[in-house]
Amino acid sequence: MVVDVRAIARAAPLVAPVTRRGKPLSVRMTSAGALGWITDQRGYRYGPEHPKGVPWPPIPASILAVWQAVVPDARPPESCLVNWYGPGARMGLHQDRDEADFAQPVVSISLGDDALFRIGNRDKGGSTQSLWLRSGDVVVMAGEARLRHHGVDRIVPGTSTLLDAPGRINLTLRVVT
Ligand SMILES: O=C(O)CCC(=O)C(=O)O
Ligand SMILES: [Mn+2]
Repeated sequence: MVVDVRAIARAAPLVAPVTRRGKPLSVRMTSAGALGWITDQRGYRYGPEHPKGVPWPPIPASILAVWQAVVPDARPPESCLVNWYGPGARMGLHQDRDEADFAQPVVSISLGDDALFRIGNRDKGGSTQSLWLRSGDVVVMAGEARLRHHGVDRIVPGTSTLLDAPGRINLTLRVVT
């Protein structure tokens, strides 16, 4: 799967995203599939092309197989977001809510270093729970959990030997339309 992710990043290089206000995010991103996730000063959205103007590469079979195994009744995923977390990277609490059909699950795969994942509630605020995501772990956000706030507080560099440098790859698969 890592070999396949490297091929995605060759066809559609990792982008250092910035928020609408021009603030850089610590995670670097690219995508595979019909629709990729774009974060730039025009906002957040799904789009059919990498910022350099090429279509996103197809989602590799090795990644589709995980979706098939864990959510066999769902529609096929249209988007595979590749998040690259270097040693200091994190992702703030957010909901995944830019998809049209919340009855479809979100599946995320962790590769490389351990990450401290936090999950809260559908509404903002309230208590949260933290759990470690380790290389090979798969999270399914479906049903009641589909719209819960979640994020990554930190990774622990050097906890996995899977990748040749410290860091973490997260693959997030979604049905968009
Ligand atoms: O890195 C993770 O485990 C979560 C990623 C995530 O929530 C997202 O890309 O929307
Ligand atoms: Mn998310």
